[in-house]
Amino acid sequence: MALEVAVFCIAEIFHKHASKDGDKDTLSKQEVKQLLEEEMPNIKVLYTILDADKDTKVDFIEFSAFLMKLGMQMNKVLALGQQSA
Ligand SMILES: [Ca+2]
Repeated sequence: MALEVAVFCIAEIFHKHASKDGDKDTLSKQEVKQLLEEEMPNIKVLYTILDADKDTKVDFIEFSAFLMKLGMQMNKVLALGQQSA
């Protein structure tokens, strides 16, 4: 998958879930729960980590920041795996 396609998929997934209630620009707590269950079933995430400004909504900037942090953690895991190989 090209990186540009992956980035587009991230935005598409965010908006698919954010559009489930009245506010299509943010994820409610319930929308976050559904997104994580459907799209990241193997990763346990606390809602408070996603809602960085604690306004009870997760906007695309907060979601993107979370994915960046997750990517950094996954990169560390990959690096450790390569060291031990
Ligand atoms: Ca927020």
